[in-house]
Amino acid sequence: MLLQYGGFGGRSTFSPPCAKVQMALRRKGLDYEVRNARSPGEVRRLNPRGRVPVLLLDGETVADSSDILTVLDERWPEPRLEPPDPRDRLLDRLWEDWGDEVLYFQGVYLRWLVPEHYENLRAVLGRGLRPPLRWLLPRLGRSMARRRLQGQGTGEKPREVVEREFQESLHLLEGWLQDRPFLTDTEPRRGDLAVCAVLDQLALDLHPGTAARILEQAALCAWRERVHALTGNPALSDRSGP
Ligand SMILES: N[C@@H](CCC(=O)N[C@@H](CS)C(=O)NCC(=O)O)C(=O)O
Repeated sequence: MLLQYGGFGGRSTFSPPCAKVQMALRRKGLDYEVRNARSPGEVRRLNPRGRVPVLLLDGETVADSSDILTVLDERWPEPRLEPPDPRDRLLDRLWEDWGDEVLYFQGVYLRWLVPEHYENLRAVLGRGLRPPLRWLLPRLGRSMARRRLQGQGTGEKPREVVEREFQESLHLLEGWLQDRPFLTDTEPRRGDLAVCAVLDQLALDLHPGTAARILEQAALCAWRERVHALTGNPALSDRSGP
């Protein structure tokens, strides 16, 4: 069972690390059940760090998307999420960390701290909820995001700087993917899932300007399609999947 934040607006999840784990489970052809956490307290009961995703596997609790991918590779070695070549393994881990720790925070900023994007998100998150939850839930999400961004550092930067850095991230990826099928190898690895899961969320029309900048990058779009063909795209719906 996968505990995540999700189930809003017909999407499986709005959380890149949760989507990354779903992509890994689908890549391995594993059946899984998703439980959408209803409160931070529910998450904390399973993971004292208070973060999702959390995977429950035969009574064992594994938190953190990277640790979950490691456990999946140990339990179900094929297809491997980690490349066999040691140099590729290092590069793949660098991509994964960049996706999880750099691109992810650019995305959190663009989604929650850019007012017009937050308004769109607020409407989706509040849909179907009654007051005061309709009002409280998006605010809680934004204050959690703000706290995280400030602790991590991206939250200290002005909007223009984060937008420029995100654009640079896209250009770097577009250049890198010109002559490669995947980020490090001939099949999607951990880094592909981490980076793709962030971009999938940002390509949603909740943030039209950010989505347009992603969709302008031809090599990047072709790569996302190659990844999705093997993992599905949990940002689009509960149903997507290979
Ligand atoms: N590095 C962690 C990040 C997990 C994470 O930050 N999850 C967010 C949802 S996208 C969360 O649970 N946030 C709750 C909070 O910050 O209190 C991973 O890859 O699993």
